[in-house]
Amino acid sequence: MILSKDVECLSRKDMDQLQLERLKVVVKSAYENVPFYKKKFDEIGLKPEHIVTLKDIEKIPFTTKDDLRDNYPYSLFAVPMKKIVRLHASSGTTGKPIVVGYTKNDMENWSECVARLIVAAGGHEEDIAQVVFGYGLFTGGFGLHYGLEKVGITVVPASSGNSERQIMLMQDFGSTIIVGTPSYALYLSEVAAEMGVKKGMHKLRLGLFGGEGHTPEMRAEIEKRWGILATENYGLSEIVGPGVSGECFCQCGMHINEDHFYPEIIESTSGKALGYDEKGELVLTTLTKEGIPMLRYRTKDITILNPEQCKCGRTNVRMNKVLGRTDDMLIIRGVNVFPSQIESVLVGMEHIGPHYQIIVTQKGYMDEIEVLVELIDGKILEKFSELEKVEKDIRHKLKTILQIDAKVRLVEPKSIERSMGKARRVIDMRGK
Ligand code: DLL
Repeated sequence: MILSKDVECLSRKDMDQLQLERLKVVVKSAYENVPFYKKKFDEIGLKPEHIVTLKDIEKIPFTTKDDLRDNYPYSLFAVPMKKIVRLHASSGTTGKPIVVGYTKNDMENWSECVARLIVAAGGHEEDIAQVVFGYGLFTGGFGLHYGLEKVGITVVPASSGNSERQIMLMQDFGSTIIVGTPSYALYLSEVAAEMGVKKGMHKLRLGLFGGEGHTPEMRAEIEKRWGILATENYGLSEIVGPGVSGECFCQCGMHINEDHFYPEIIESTSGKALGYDEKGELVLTTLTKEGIPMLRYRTKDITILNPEQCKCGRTNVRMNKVLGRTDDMLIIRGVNVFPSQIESVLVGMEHIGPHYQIIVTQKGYMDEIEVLVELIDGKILEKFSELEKVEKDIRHKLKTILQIDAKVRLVEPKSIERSMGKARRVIDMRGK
């Protein structure tokens, strides 16, 4: 089913037209109501009326996370505070969070965007969805919650944590959909196994996962463990939270809600615009947001845009799985390494579980990388020859994919920290 066929299946020409009309409005509003944008435009002599075609968007300077931090908490808001009905925030690694505000219309559009991706994945009125994202300033819990309600799905706002209770609720309430991060879904599958809850003993059939990346291998593992179809969705607080894009049941890329968010791909270092099918940093412009319009926001997420019509009938541009972030790309002895590449090697290998951690250190001027990998059966730790064989095998596979030598350390089952939100895969000790 398609929730809003009129926009999700629009011809390219009509979508371009709609985007252009909306772009002009949002640029004008940002220029007139947000001193930050006015200053940036004035510095380069740009006026809202210079935006005549969609391509003209490239004249607008980028906005970055630092701009949000510098304008903490409310200086980027384009409407008076009395029009704001909701605040969310995203915690950065250091210092103050970034704050975003939504008007009533923004809330309506947000729910619509999330509802679309839920329907695209196969969710419907008869479902019962257990939301295991955290509720609070993080956009995951509330974002999905409102979208689910809009579809008419029964929502179980379990929030994250209390994992044994999650499994009990899932069985007693008959949850058919699980909504959370893929790493928490994986952890919950272990908890379920420990409690003796097997596939036929719950009703889950669908997963809506997002907030962090996971490789196709990890997806297959989660699908196998739960016996569900696992779909993925993407978003970020600065733009709206979840609801920027989501996969349909075909699982072949995330459909961008293009009537609300205008996507571009740029070369991260030069800022140069790239075309469809070229890998680069995703840049997003909000086309309808009133509370805090974002013009050309640099997401730091690396992906590829695909304009082909999907098998499901939707015509909107899809984005591939996020390959990594420009800031989580590790440069190890000059070679670019993404944690997702390591994950794709490890998950599904014999004897080892899907939990891992990457530790980066520095010896002199040399970067070293060590991958901690959990064994499924701790008994191997006692058999040196077998241990050595598994280790060698992983090392060899990593070398083939990464082109560098990584150390591998096999560790006891369940010794790597489990995540109930976004997993922390990389521990970078360089310079510490
Ligand atoms: O994670 C919003 C969200 C919540 C999206 C729930 C989907 C589901 P932030 O906490 O601001 O917002 O983090 C945004 O998370 O820039 C990506 O790097 C990463 N991210 C989110 N979804 C995906 C995904 C929410 N499907 C940052 N694949 C983004 C890879 C993702 N990375």
